[in-house]
Amino acid sequence: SVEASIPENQREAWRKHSAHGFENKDEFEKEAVRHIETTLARSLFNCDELAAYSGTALAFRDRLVIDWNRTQQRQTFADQKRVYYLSLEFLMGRTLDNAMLNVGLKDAAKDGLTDLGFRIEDIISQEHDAALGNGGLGRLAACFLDSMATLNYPAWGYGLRYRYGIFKQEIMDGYQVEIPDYWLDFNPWEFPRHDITVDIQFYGYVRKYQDDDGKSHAVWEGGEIVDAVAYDVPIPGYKTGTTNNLRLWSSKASRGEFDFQKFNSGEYESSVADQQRAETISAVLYPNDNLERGKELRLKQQSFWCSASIYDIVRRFKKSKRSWSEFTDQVAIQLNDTHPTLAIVELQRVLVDIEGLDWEDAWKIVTGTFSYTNHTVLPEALEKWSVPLIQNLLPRHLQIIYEINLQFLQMVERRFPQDREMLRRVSIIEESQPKMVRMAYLAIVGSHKVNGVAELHSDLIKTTIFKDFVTIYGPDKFTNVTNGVTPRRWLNQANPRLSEIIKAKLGGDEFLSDLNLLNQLENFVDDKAFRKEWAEIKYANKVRLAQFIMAQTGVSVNPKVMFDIQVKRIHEYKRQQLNIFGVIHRYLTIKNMTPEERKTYYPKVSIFGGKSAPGYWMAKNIIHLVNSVAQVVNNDKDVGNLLKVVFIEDYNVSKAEMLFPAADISQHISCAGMEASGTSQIKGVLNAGLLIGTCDGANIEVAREIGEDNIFLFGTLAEDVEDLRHAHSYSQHSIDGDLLKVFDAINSGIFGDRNSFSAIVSAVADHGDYYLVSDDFNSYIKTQALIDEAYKNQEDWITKCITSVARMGFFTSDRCIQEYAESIWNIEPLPPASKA
Ligand code: T68
Repeated sequence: SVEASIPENQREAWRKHSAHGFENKDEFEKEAVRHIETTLARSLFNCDELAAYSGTALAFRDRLVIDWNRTQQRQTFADQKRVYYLSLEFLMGRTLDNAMLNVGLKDAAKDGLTDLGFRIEDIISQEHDAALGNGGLGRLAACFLDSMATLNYPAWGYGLRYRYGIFKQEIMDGYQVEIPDYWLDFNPWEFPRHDITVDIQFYGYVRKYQDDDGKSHAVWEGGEIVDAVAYDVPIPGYKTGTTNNLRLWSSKASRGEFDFQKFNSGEYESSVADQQRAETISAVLYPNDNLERGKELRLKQQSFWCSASIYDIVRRFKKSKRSWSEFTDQVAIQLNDTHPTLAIVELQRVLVDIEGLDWEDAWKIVTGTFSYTNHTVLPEALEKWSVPLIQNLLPRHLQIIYEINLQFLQMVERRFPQDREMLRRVSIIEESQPKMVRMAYLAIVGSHKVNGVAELHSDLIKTTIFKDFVTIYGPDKFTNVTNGVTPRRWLNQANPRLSEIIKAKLGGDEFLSDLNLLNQLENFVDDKAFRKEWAEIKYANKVRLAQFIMAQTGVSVNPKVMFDIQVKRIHEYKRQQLNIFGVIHRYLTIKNMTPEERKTYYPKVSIFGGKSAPGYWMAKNIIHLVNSVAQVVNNDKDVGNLLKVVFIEDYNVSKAEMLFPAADISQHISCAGMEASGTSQIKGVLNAGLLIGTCDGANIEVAREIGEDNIFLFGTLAEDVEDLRHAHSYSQHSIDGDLLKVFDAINSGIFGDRNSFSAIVSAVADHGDYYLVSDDFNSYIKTQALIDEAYKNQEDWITKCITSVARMGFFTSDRCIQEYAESIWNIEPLPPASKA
């Protein structure tokens, strides 16, 4: 064994001094103080909250590292199949609280911090969010990492270490302003691995030659080299020693390439410029969600990260000295959307050009290794790269893409000999000017499984954008894995008090690892004391949010009235415009009432939050409208406390953890068929809020699980969307009278800036209303009225909330990971060795 190769006396010395990390409150204090005094060079007399956070984080980091080393060693020795989750985004949020929970020492830290003079909540909130993602796609990747570790799967994440995450949003005069998010000043959760550096090649040319046996070869030569440096982040599982690895690549000028000649001869500036150009690759996250703009730097990011990750995976495989035919028994690679599709091409290149495998043998390995998750049907989000761009940056990859396409089209032609139209439609190369590579098609052809992220979405991709591929490959290649979220963060961490009373009722916290156990809560729906506490917790969470709103915006909101929230990226398909039209309608209704009537009307706080892509003018305009309506409504004496409108600045993961526990109702009102899944509706219900939603994405499955009586569904069905759009385009489509009044109010200028706001109106009234706002407005308003009425009956409302939470077990990301592991990756868990 490996152990036996080390002399006994050395082993003994290492064992004797091996690090353990703290196990209780006293040891925590000792470790935290040691880090504050030595690692941070602070003392009792100058330890502010940030220093206390840093010391606490470093103490927990030591604990994680011990489990992490042990897990990595065990996984290396066991050498069983691993999954690699490739995602250009990991929206992790804060780490300390999660580390405390997963390691099981949060109480020790809480008491220890009290001894040292701090409140644990204040310390936790010092941490800067790690925001290496845009929205749902990036957060899903983060939930999946948590679940993979918790379920003891040997799994690594691979991503990019952006120096700037998603921008910080400030609202100035009602407009979104973007501030760079430099987040690396103090990041105790990453470990630079300067010894793990991969040379990444760009540009250059392909040289072809024949060897002595007449076999032809291709070599990619010339161009430039950039270094990829690994930064590792430990990912602890809940109540298990398993601590997996997230490897993020950072770009750096290559040691070989950085021009010392220039530097020495005094051309500092141009030599430093070369260096900066290399570092630009991993400098910044592209801030678009559901949009691809085809920029060269983005392609560079993708190919840099794919090449480094494939190199790393192949190197690890080769260490085991197995034959290539065993590759798919050892390696599964999941593509989070098409962003990592070049990894398919890169693995084929490595196997054929470098390892010398035959094309067919290599291709069998490649398709057996990869699987692809689709997250959207929006045409503007489906990635396409121009052929000239790829030709220039990755000349050998382009040849391989053409060869993959040729083989694929020949196969299709054999199977469907008469169908030239089919060949044109499914070709990986779109014959446009310039030609484009359709990345989703490449991902399908190079994978053995393709999945959507909710039932409706998985059905839709099979009947629309990927229909031909179902004909070609048969239906079994296409599957569904409905999204979920980790209950550790989205129940325990976000809502500790709710988690606490559930634990008390269920007699333990096993529900955090087996979320179906929540169903036992149904036994307590009539338990008076339990219901009372339940209501008190929601109220306390609303008080906390009200204080935050006061501090951030100066608006006073009453925590006794209904909190209605819509927080997510701002996008026309998500229809924040429908929400704000509804708010304006409510405002006009109140204005038209007599003071007597107002006394019996339903008070409400309407809360918005979310970022717009910096170049998305319409979305920014919607943010401006929300803020302008807020200005008017919140200062109107006629309205008083009946209606308040709030826009929460800089929505991110840690704000979400505060917002969902405070929501009475949350809105998930996308145009049917356009939200692949959505995940925030899950966070809303799990935190004891009800939903208003369309029949879209995972809303449909939430309704099925919790019961139609417990959700407010409205609006057009996906199957009717096309017809309605068509109708808009030829007939003057009639717009609901209430909506026209809203438009009149906006166009009258009472909210200011009538010129730009009129574009929001025009999109509906004059430009085809692509998102069917006018079709759904009436049922939306009626459903809001039902909600107002339902909220008056607090007893029924609480029953609905408890029942809904009890039935949310299906939506844990643990279930997702189990499905991926069993039906797509074919991997087994590797639990930690029991401590002897
Ligand atoms: C989201 N997609 C889906 N994309 O919109 C959402 N896109 O319905 C789903 O629940 C979620 O994925 C998880 O499956 C995104 O978040 C992006 O952020 C994105 C980023 C870059 C390019 C394209």
